[in-house]
Amino acid sequence: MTKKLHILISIVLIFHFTLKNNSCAQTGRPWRAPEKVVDKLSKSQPEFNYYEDKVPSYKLPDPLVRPDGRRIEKPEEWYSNRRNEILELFRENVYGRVPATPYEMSFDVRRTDPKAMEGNATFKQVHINIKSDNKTLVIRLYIFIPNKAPKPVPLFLLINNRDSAVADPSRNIKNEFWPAEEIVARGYGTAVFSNADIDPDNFDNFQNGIHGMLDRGERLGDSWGTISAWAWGASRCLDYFQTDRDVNSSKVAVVGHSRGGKTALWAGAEDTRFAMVVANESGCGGAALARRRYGETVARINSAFPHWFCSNYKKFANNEDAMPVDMHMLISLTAPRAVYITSADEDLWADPRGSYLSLYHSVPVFRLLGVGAELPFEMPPLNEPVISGKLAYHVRDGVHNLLLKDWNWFMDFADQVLKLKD
Ligand code: GTR
Repeated sequence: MTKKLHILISIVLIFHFTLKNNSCAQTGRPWRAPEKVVDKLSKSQPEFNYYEDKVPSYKLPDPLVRPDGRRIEKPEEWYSNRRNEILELFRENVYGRVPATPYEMSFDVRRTDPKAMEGNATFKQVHINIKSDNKTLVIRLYIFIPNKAPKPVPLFLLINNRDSAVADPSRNIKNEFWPAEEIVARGYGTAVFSNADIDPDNFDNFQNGIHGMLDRGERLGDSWGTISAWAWGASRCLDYFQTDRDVNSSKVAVVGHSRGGKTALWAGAEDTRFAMVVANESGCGGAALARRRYGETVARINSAFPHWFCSNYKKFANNEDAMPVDMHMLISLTAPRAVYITSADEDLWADPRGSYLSLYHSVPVFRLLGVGAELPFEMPPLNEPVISGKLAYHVRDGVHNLLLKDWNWFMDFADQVLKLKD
């Protein structure tokens, strides 16, 4: 009798622990900043905050409340008023306004190779020529179209803010930053351009690049900065895709890492033709909530990179609560299209928690516009993407970078949101 009871108790216990362990393995714990990294960064950069409990309390502006206090209740009100109001606030206070200077644009398909990537892809090299006032600027666009996939294909457009070799169109040098072979193997087209073709990434008082061509007269507080110029360049690539029969221009995802991630968000806000925005570790001036003042701050980004934003943005250095927007409102400008925000475990400079919260606080706008999305307040565990409706987020292990692991998750998400039938 006692022996039988023992056996029974053992079976119950084994069953109980197996279940418990399984459930732990499946759900994991919500991500938290690794203590070791927090301590290390706090020591090496004591002027920046990396402690969650030292984040100041703040109140976010509500994307669904108009300046007169009225609440937006219907999608039509968002589309006819509120969206534009928020877009204007970002133009005025953060990224600046694209000048109205006229220009001419032409596309020159310089080279086509139908047997690229060992016959798996067709390669195209396109020059986008922008002309104004006897000056010409060339955006070099490199495209791979999967040969086996049905045309037109959905496509990932990468804003390349790294050394041009990482996006080597000859594919002699391969880099996870742009894993073109892997993207093609999954049935997507992919294209890349260098942000420097549009505007070199250095402060020269806006003399070079597209600024040197289109800017007229004195610079104003809301004159466009370099991020706005790069985002404008991404839209010119989309103009080209609209002429290319191999590309489904209504299914283009714009992807950027870090400063490129900030650019991707702004490109998606300014240009609703982008079907999906991927902002990888975009941080301050990208997805991260400015009011949290965690890691990089508005003061620091403006002093280190005075050319990225419009000069009005400088008013919010150490004065974040005065901003009429915060970055959840930038993400809400993507709605009801798809958006993927990411962070990396050791990249606390870009504030993973603040980036996730930004996405979280944009959810009411997506829901108003009919996107069934729900995100938990707690973050997903490390290396476990959370996808809800048209929203996705992950924290990858490791440092600040764009890797194949990130891309694979972007493509899993795109399989759900871009590969749907028109
Ligand atoms: C850093 C900058 C970040 C981020 C990064 C990058 O130095 O502080 O905002 O943009 O550069 O682009 O890699």
